[in-house]
Amino acid sequence: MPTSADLHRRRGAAVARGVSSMIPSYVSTAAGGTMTDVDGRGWIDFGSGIAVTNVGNAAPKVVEAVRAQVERFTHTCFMIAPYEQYVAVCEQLAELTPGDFEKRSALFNSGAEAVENAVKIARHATGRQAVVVFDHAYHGRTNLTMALTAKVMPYKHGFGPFAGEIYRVAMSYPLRDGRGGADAAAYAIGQIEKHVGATDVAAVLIEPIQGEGGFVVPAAGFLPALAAWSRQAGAVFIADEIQTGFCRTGSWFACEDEGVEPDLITTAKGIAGGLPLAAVTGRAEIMDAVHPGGLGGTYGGNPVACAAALATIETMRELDLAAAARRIAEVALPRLHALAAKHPQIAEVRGRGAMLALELVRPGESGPDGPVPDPAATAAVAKAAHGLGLLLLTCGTYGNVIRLLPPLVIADDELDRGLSLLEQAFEALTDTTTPGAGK
Ligand code: PLZ
Repeated sequence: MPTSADLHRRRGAAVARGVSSMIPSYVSTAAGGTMTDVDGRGWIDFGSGIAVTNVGNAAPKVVEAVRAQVERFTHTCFMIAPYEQYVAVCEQLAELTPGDFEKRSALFNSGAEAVENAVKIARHATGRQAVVVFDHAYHGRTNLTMALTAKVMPYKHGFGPFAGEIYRVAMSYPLRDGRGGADAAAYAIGQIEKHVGATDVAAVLIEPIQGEGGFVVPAAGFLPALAAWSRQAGAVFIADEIQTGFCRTGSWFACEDEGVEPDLITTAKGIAGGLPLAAVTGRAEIMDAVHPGGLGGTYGGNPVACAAALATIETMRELDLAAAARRIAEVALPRLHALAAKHPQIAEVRGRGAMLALELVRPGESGPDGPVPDPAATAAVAKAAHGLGLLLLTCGTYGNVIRLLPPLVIADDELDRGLSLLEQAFEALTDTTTPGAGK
């Protein structure tokens, strides 16, 4: 078998530089909460392939369902010859997503595609064009979703021009705006009313807890206030639950924690245990505003991906993975708080369920956005963790957030070992003495 070094050399001559990888190790196998690389090195997985393998890698039921489906048929195109699995996934989505009302779903391949379609549907249903998004938002890498995404580097730099009629307003970010949820919502709504106009808004699109933007948890009351404003203004309230969904935050969907019932909800990632599948689910009258043939795509709701989704959902129900996510928080949070007490660079420990984060700053320093971010320290901790065999991801507009996204099926001893490695990785901070390095 080729080594990681061999593969890395081959990659350099064949794979586009724009597609980069966090670690230079190549995967051989992966399971519940672990991964093994081709060099035989073991890893603890605190990333789940960016919140995808919530049921673990190669989860037994998913493997079995995929194998059975592949043997029956691999593709017919739902727009040509439909099949039960697609319908069954839409039924599950109607049941699992918040809101006790008539719903419809449409299936796609990636999160970005789901977000694009949610915007298409909202515009069609309202006859309006403006889409409101938030500071630090991440919604994808296609042209429309780049426009919806806040962070320029690496996602948008040099890729314009971007789609129009996108308006960005302030996100509730308690560490940095110091506002309660109601105040932060009033501020954002004021921006919308002044700069967009309530009657022109087709959709308000928000991640209930921001993902790539830094695991930003809005202050309580922010989401419900925006949802209420949207309803009043006749705008479609869209929750992007692509990263937060499917038990990640300790509920099936993060909106539930604040009793918010979005008009539309986008899902992907955790939905199918690692196979590419995404969905837009929402109020029947909004979804069905679109004419027949107006939505679709060759592979959307591919039967193998749908079979994987049905097995994934069954696994989540059987193992009660929402409860597992809450248990992960119970184990991890005390240790993360202890770590924060030891390292003044950790300005905040936040998150919900198995979506947890540490935000790193330069102790005692304050800038225009509040505490001064420390991306250099963040990168140093992540690098040290990788050296120790812990797959640890970072995020944030300022690149200064360490995020924990373990598979929800992670074994107690793996979680414990992962947290110990994280604690050890923080020892690297004592070695970062160059202020501002890496900026
Ligand atoms: N909406 C909330 O988190 C994907 C992307 C990583 P796709 N996040 C990880 C990267 O660098 O590309 C995401 C998300 C939210 C939309 C998306 C987009 O989902 O399946 O990557 O298209």
